[in-house]
Amino acid sequence: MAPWAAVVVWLLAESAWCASHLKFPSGFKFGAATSAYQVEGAWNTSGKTPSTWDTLTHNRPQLITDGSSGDVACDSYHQWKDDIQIASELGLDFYRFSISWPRLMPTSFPDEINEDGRRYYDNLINGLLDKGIEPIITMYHWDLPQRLQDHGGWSNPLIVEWFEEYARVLYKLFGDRVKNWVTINEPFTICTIGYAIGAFSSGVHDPEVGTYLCIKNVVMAHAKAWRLYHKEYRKQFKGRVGISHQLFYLHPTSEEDEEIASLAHEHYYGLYSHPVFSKEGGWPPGIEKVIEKNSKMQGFTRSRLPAFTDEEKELAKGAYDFYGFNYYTSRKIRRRRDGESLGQLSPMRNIKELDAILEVDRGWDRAACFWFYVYPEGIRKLLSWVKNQYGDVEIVITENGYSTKPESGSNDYDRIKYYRDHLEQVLLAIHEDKVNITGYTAWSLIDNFEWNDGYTTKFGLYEVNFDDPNRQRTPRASAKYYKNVIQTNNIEIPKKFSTITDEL
Ligand code: PNW
Repeated sequence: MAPWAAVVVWLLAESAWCASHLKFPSGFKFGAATSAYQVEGAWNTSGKTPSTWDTLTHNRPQLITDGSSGDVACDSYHQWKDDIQIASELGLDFYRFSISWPRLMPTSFPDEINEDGRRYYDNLINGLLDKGIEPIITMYHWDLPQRLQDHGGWSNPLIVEWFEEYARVLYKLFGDRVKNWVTINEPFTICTIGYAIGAFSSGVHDPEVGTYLCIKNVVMAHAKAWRLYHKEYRKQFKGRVGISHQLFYLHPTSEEDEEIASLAHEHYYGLYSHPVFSKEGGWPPGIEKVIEKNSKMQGFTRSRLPAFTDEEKELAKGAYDFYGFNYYTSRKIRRRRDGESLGQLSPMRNIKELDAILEVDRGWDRAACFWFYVYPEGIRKLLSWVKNQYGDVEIVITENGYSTKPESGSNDYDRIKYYRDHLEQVLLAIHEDKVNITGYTAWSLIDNFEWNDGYTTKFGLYEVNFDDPNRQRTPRASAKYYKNVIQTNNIEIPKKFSTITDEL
């Protein structure tokens, strides 16, 4: 080949995978997120009653790496002005945060609204709007009122009505100013991970039955909250309601594993999304058959996956305005080999229902959390998966981010690289795969209580000093990078960020 031809081939190849020339379309929005239990603190003041996370961290501290809790966390309940200031400094279009159900409704029910709680959220919403930042509210980010957990929580079908009543209160109180709502954050983490590890939120361990009760109730609770908005509030408030799903890409280990990979996506994400986002509604047929067959073989008289009535199916189908998409990590998947054991059961290591093993690729770098391996292509593949499954639905990336160890401080070049590489894949999904993505959210605005990791892993664009009574927030290098992306619509890492210097 002539040298000039080699250059042309190289340039073509380069442009296919390198997105540095690509831009986010006009109107694309950038934000950052947090959640109530992870940042607010003030766990038992100003009329708040306990949530499942208060109970879990207080009664079973051994489940949290450093035995800590969100009792004070970032003290955002008092330091909310700092959070708004930071969001504004970054130039965010929106800030996604969640409401603590037991703070706003201490009895869990609408018979009592806690005025202190209401004032806190009013201040936060109004303060953001004053700075031109749109508030996006997550109604439920895992801190269930303990009282409702005592009545079965997400495994009791009555939660569908409890949640609808909660949603009504939120629309009434804040709907005049809040135009984008996420009903439930990461049902997969609540139901599949939660009921499998039993060390999360509900504290209940029952992967075989509990998981599927939870899934059906989460789907129906979301659907009811969506329908309520569209029946009673949309005309007046003109807002939108979606749900945020966590997905990690399950990469087939070999060609033979493609079928199991596709069933596994149905199991992990389709059970949650298909009833709402697919044209036909109901459970995804492939995995529905597998669970029914397994249940019969085990001696159950009916499937462990509860059926939908026709009415429920219709209610859930189409109950969305956008698909909230959270991505962090991926796994490789393969069938279990003869004579091989599945190993310790865990949703990040195996899928018992499918007799499948999940592994990580040796080439993937590891972030600070035990479950977190870096595979940027996974985000693009999953964005396409959503499009292939559910058509041209609008996707808002409602979380993506990277964890570091506390020692790494504010020179977080790894995090910058993670953001750059994932934003590149998002650009490729938009431009090459024509996926309809309208927003991107960094997790997280500030370091916070990272669930079972406590304060041992950090996700913040801003570092929080947890020894300081005021919980001072300081920008990391990644905050400056993200600000630059928002300002310039360019994902490349400016030279001054590409080596660790004092300047950061
Ligand atoms: C999400 N996984 O949780 C949550 O929405 C956040 O509250 C949390 O702080 C953040 O991601 C980082 O963990 C996840 O096992 C929990 O793949 C588990 C996984 C991913 C996300």
